[in-house]
Amino acid sequence: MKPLSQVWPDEFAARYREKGYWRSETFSSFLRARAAELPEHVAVVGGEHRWTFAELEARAENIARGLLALGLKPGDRVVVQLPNIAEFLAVVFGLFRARLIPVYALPAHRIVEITHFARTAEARGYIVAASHDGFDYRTLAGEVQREVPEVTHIVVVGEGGPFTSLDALPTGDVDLPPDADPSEVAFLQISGGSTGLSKLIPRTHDDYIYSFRASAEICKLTSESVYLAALPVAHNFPMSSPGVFGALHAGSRVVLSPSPSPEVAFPLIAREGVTITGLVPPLALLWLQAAPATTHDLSSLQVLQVGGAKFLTESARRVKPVLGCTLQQVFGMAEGLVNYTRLDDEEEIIVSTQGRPISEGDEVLILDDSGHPVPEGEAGNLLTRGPYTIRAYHNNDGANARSFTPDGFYRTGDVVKRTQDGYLVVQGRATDHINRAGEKISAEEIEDHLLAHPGVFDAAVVSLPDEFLGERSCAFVIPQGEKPKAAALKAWMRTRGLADFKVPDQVVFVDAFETTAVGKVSRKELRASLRRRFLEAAEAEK
Ligand code: AMP
Ligand code: DBH
Repeated sequence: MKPLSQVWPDEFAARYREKGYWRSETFSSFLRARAAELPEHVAVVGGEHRWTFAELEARAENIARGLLALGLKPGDRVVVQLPNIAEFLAVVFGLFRARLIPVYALPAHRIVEITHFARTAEARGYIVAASHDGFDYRTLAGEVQREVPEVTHIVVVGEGGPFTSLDALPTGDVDLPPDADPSEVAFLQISGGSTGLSKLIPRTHDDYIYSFRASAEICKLTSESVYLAALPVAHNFPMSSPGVFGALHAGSRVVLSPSPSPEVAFPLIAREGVTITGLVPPLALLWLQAAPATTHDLSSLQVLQVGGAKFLTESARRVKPVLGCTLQQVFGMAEGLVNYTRLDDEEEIIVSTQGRPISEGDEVLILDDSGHPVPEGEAGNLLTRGPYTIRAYHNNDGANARSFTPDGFYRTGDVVKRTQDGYLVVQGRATDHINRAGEKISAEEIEDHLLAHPGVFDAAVVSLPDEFLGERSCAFVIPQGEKPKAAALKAWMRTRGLADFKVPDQVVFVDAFETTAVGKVSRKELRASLRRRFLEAAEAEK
């Protein structure tokens, strides 16, 4: 098994400790501390469950013992694919307690993504919900096990069918291992996959706990706060910015919403007195539309965070008047760096920037394409390094060579400007992915799938501006033989075992792709020129 590591050079690690960013806490040690300080405080509300900190810790311990009794060994990686249910937290704290390594998959992921995670992480376990949103994950688990037989242990939250149910884990007399070393990798997070398949992001206890502890401070969370996880909780934003972990670290209550829709989330806000939640821009627009007519009392909500994709200033301006709460823009990435507007910032900063970094330890460079700093206030490529930004992906030399500079800066792929006060304004990006309502889709990955269709000679996938999604995906396809229908091509993509959000929103057939006199243009230039010509043609038709 490839060892997991995330290593900062010694002088950096020493400085991050000395500055008090890294405090040698682990997931298990902080939960134990909260359970001791606030044993009766309700920590987690999800579905029918209301668990106190003491109950959450006890459940995590039982799960830890059960998973080890089942045959998993400390250090084994376990793909976790659970929706927003209370068990998500019991399971991941259980994994941490057993020194097992969660690999976080989203509920939308399907066979292609899960087998990729399982193979790349060399996972031995896979934990799913029986079903969610009309999809049976036990069927998927069976397929995963057939394709990756090394995944020997499947555990199901709910009715297990052919697999072990979480409630029926063995209760053998197993010793739990000592706590992890805080500089060890605690879990693998998933990158949005800007080029090709998602990369695995090893995060340590030290670095990740710093990011959400500091985030909880920025968001002024206390034991009186109530955080609503509306987005899928495996995503880095609701997980850590400050997310469910930041909330629990601060002794706040976490409420898990099975769906981010106003119909489901609004009654929960009213019932639980939710004080803070986070959304992607399209959902924020839906909430703004639904709030004026709702009969549910939303007055407990103090902060609405919006991030994952650019929230336009004109929409941002409506948050305070319509919802009566403070907007916080959040610009982050699973690789590390997270920026926030601060709660007491002037309204103009809140509505027109994507915030500033969490930490004084965050180093930010804004460089032109030849690697020189741009003049202050101008747009350039964002690079960053700091106490919670990774130095390497797991087992991916190619991506590591592309994504990190020799002195350890992460190339985010984002193009930003910095204001005089140090706030970042996202202008766009240098990489060819589609940010569809906060879900990042790699153009390359989708092109590869399209090329497998017999009626496709060549394909280029680009993002187009979309009023609701922010960006939608459009596949330009050169057909061969019998030209497929756009709807048929999309339907075929749905059978490929990919997350549904990756199916192109639009398919446009073209006769040929432009080449220059010198020969082939790069895929990047090709995508840019297809996008430009399509938008010009659409404009001309208006
Ligand atoms: P991921 O790789 O899935 O973790 O996605 C991180 C990327 O999402 C960032 O590098 C940005 O491109 C994008 N992103 C996140 N938050 C924002 C935001 N508030 N505004 C614009 N882009 C964002
Ligand atoms: O989009 C993201 O990945 C993201 C957005 C906001 C993120 O990882 C985060 C905050 O931590």
